[in-house]
Amino acid sequence: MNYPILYSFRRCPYAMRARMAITSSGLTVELREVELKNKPSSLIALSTKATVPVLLTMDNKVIDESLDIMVWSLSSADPDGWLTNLSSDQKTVSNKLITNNDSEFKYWLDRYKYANRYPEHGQQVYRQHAEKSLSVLENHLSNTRYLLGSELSIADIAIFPFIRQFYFVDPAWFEQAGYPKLNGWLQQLIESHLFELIMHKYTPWKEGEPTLTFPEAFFS
Ligand SMILES: N[C@@H](CCC(=O)N[C@@H](CS)C(=O)NCC(=O)O)C(=O)O
Repeated sequence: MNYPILYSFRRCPYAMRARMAITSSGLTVELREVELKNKPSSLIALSTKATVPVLLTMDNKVIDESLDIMVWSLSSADPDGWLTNLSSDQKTVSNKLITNNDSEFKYWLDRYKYANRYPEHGQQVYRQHAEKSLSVLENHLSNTRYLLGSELSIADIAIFPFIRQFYFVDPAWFEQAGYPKLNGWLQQLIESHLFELIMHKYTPWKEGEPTLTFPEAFFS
């Protein structure tokens, strides 16, 4: 094994944030693109919950939570200070925003996105619940470019893929809904070079295939 191994799925927001942190830290990993309907047995063997992303480090440690993968990457190198430049107050706010995103917001996002699977309420009800989180983010962005201040941080990256999903349910609605700062922040991240780098399309990995590296793709 020449590199840490990352089991990933291109469109998964958790995997996106892990890939963004890995790319920012300048690390190279072996990328194994997963089909969620046909998970490789080696992934299931590493982590019984078998969600993506999963990282196997060079010293055989298994990290199967996307936030832990972000922190692990940024702890090895953090050239843009996403984590290391944060004050302890900023870290507290960051943790609060990310926790809300991963619990409350994600809960309503799933219902808004797949409203037909949750027929108890109409889609608008789910959207209204999710809007509580959007308002909090809009407030954070009222005077600063990013969620924690003038610089991009782990909070922006951890949350952005989920706001992107929310946006794409109904872009026209989002753009007129009264979240101009959040929309500007979102569009800037969608158009960023970093995001482009992590969204390349890969064919699903199969056992025994040559190593494909990420972020720079080469086979060995
Ligand atoms: N808490 C996990 C959640 C990861 C997660 O739920 N990933 C989804 C894909 S976006 C998944 O693998 N779901 C399992 C499945 O669909 O079988 C993390 O942050 O890594």
